[in-house]
Amino acid sequence: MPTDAPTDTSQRTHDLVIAANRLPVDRVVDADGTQSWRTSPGGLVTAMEAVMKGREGAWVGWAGETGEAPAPFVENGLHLHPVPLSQQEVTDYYEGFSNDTLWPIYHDVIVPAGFHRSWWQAYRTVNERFARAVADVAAQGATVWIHDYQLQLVPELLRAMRPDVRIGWFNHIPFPPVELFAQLPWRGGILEGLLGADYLGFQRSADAQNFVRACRQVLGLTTKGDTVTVPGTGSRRARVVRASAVPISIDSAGLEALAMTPAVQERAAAIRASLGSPKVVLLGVDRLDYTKGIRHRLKAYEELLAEGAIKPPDVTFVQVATPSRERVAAYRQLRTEVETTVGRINGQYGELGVAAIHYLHHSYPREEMAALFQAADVMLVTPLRDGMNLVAKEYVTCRHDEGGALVLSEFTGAWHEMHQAFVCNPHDIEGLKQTILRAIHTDAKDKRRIMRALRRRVSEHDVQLWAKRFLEALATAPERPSAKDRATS
Ligand code: ADQ
Repeated sequence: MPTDAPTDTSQRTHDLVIAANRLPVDRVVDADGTQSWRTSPGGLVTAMEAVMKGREGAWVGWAGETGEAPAPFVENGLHLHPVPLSQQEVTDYYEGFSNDTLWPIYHDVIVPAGFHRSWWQAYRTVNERFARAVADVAAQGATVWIHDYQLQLVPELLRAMRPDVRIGWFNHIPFPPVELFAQLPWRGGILEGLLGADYLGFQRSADAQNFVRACRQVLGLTTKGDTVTVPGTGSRRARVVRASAVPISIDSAGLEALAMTPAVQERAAAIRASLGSPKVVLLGVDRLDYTKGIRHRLKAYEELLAEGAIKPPDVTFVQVATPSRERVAAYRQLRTEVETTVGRINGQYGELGVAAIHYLHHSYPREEMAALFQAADVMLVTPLRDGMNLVAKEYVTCRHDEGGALVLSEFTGAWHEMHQAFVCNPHDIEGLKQTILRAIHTDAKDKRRIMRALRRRVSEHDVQLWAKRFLEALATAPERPSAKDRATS
């Protein structure tokens, strides 16, 4: 069988194929037992809907249930191709290698990474399955857009199967400095996997530079600016791979329209009233992840309470912590620590009917999130490391009244675009406390000026622009080294 032809010719093929660990749908079961799929809301789906309009693109990913995968289906105009994962693969490839090896290494080793050869083996096996699934649905010369750290081997595996397709990969999380990346026993294999792409997109130029440097230092390849030259082998020609920054964003027009609806505005007022109409509402919204700096935020808040710098019921703090990766030990431990701290703070500083912290361990619909953002005077975004952080962009987008203040960690990708925010280093608890107080007490007129600038930045750089820029960079990425590069490599 020729390697460049789809293996299942009965299947129709697509000019644009997205591959991500998860399909953008969840199975819902009604009260009467009827099952259907619901598109999961989110920026990626919105961005992809925009680029797929009129192109009938396909999306390859896991449907979220172990065992046999459902047959391909169409939902909301998207052609979805489920990839099966066994329970053991979810444990080893997803919870293990992706979230307990790569995630800590790519986030400054905030917790130690686990290294297990069986996890790496499962990661390879699953990446091969994804590559095969993409090869099967990609039309001749198709554009393939692969997402994130779970699928770093897919570019090269796919290139070997389908040299005719154009391959791009986008990293939603940071790419670590080579000193940390080099800890990975499989560092060479990962870089080689990524170098199968024509174009690699990162959140920040520092991430792209880290990748290029790793190629030079770990693989000894020739690099120049934002490009890496991959030498030819056997029948394969030498290629040039480009790596640069294309920061992700949100569907700002869609979210702003939602935030402006009377229902959301009424709900925002109702939230404030239910909190006892405090003068200042502080808000944190995060997946319950150790990268998000929730413990540091709580420590700063507790010290401000202890010092009497802020006092409930005038000031209150709402922390929304979405359940996340609860089968990974570091996440279970974080949850215990956060919940113990919240209990201690409320026990010490709360009164009957007056909580010092409102802690919500749930997922909410978009409308409720928009109302929460509008109800918050100060948004606390304090990650120790974060690829981008969409919450920061969502918050300013929901503040169409130009009210509110954003405290933003300098270790987020978002900070590189949102310099006007109240910047903080979450490791510096004293500094974080002062920044929170400044965000509370700065003159309303100055805060409005800051908010206006932040809002302009996000509305002019939305998720549709991100997708357009990524696809343009992929379409124009160099294929072969120039004569000059060949002479120097
Ligand atoms: P995440 O680490 O998940 O994403 P983030 O960018 O903040 O982080 O996105 C979280 C999303 O979940 C936001 O849209 C937020 O509104 C939503 N959310 C959070 N809590 C919620 C809740 N309780 N209910 C409902 N929705 C909730 C990864 C990277 C980031 C990068 C994104 C996109 O880690 O750095 O910004 O991908 O590339």
